[in-house]
Amino acid sequence: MDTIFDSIKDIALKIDNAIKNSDLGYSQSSNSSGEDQLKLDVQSDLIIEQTFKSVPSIKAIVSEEKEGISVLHENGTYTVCYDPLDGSSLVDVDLSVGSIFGIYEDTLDGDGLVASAYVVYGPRIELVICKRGKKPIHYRYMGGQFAQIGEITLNDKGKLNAPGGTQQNWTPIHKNFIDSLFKEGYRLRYSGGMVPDLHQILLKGGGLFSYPATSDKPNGKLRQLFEVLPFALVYESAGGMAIDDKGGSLLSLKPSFVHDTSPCFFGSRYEIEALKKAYGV
Ligand code: AFP
Repeated sequence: MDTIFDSIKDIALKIDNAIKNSDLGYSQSSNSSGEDQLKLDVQSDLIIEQTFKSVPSIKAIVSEEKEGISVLHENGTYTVCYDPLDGSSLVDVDLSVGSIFGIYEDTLDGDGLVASAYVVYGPRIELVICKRGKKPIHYRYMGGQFAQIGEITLNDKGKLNAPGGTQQNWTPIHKNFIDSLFKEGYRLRYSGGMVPDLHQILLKGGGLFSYPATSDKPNGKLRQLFEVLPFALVYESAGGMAIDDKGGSLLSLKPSFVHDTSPCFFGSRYEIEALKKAYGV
């Protein structure tokens, strides 16, 4: 497994270089969800695939940018599901973006998720690695290497509120709940990139990130295998909670197909318990 994390460090440097130096235009193609692909999305996807090809423990890969499962090494152990460049629509305005990796063994669901990692491309390159049963570890690239900063632990209650989705499409229950957090003094922190938004909540002690079911996206927007499950493992391992809108742990999710989505809520214990009460779940 450590070979996979070493290759993710390598990938992080290559994608960071591509973000800083490559063409920001659109490619001729769209991804499996019908979204137009930036050349950078395609390039990042290629960087990851090429790098993982030399890691024998990786049996297969599933990319947010592609349709199905690609087998790399028949005798490998893990399937890595990844979003090569999440939030790529923010690159042209120079906001932070990220890569997300879920490492699965046996089954592509919450039970099969054995580790996850994400990279933040911001003013610095940051990396968080989380092995199941252990605290997430935070690294920062400095002096030519990824230096370990420390373990991540969420406080029981935070101050930040990151509410995703278009407000006019929220349910009244969700809108009332988000308003109630602001009335309690929570501060709005939402860039539109889930990697930096969730990373900020983790490092600033806590709060809530939500992407609910909306009238236009009844099953939420964020994809289970590449976005929701990897971050659910990080939040739960940091002492927080990660649930869907029925109150169940996101780690119990069993995607029906590789690009399946789910409403999702990640946060400290206080905010998630308050959300459960508001939703009556
Ligand atoms: P893009 O990759 O299309 O920029 O989408 C980013 C994202 O998947 C996730 O990173 C954000 O949290 C979420 O979408 C933002 O969606 P809303 O703009 O609907 O809140």
